[in-house]
Amino acid sequence: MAEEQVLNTHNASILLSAANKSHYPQDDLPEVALAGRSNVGKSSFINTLLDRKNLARTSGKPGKTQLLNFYNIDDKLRFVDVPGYGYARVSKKERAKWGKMIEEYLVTRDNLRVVVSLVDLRHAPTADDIQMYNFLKYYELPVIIVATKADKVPRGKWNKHAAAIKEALNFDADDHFIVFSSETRQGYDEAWDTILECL
Ligand SMILES: Nc1nc2c(ncn2[C@@H]2O[C@H](COP(=O)(O)OP(=O)(O)O)[C@@H](O)[C@H]2O)c(=O)[nH]1
Ligand SMILES: [Mg+2]
Repeated sequence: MAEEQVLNTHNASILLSAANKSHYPQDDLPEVALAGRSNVGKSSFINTLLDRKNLARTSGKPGKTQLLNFYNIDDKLRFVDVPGYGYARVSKKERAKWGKMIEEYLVTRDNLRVVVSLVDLRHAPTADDIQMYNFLKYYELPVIIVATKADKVPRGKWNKHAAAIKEALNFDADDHFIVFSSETRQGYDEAWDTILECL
């Protein structure tokens, strides 16, 4: 579906925050989950795709968002912002709680159509990035890797950085890979086209 015709992406709002299954919305709308380590640019990605400055709060305080945040997009689909991983200052107990919450959502949620997994185009994936990707592959979830902060990498080096990330992830050619920037909106059309294709 062409998003301009079918989906009003400006008609978006936060629906609810959930800690577990009993709080999830009870309907059949398709959901797109967004995952990535803290500070990778997840909230900025959501704001960019929804043409909003501050719907998903971008913060200098990584690790603050501890719940699954469900965004309603034009009553047709939802983005689900999954709390960022790899934040050093959370306790072991918090980490375990976080893991359970995310696993419960990703493994059991029938509404889930695709996971957008964000990485930083500048750097090799972290151990957490690789673990997340392996987890998604293990559960056979369709994945879109969004390599963000592309504005910080010279355009001539994008391919080299993308290749290094794919290599480290053991990237599955059936998945999608998008070079993105919330600063320049590089990848905006491709991101929407790919997401809608996966619904
Ligand atoms: N240059 C640049 N900075 C970005 C980009 N995306 C996010 N940021 C910055 O990275 C920081 C973390 O972004 P945020 O969206 O809050 O990350 P989150 O923790 O994954 O939700 C903020 O200072 C953003 O302004 C991008 O595409 N380019
Ligand atoms: Mg965030």
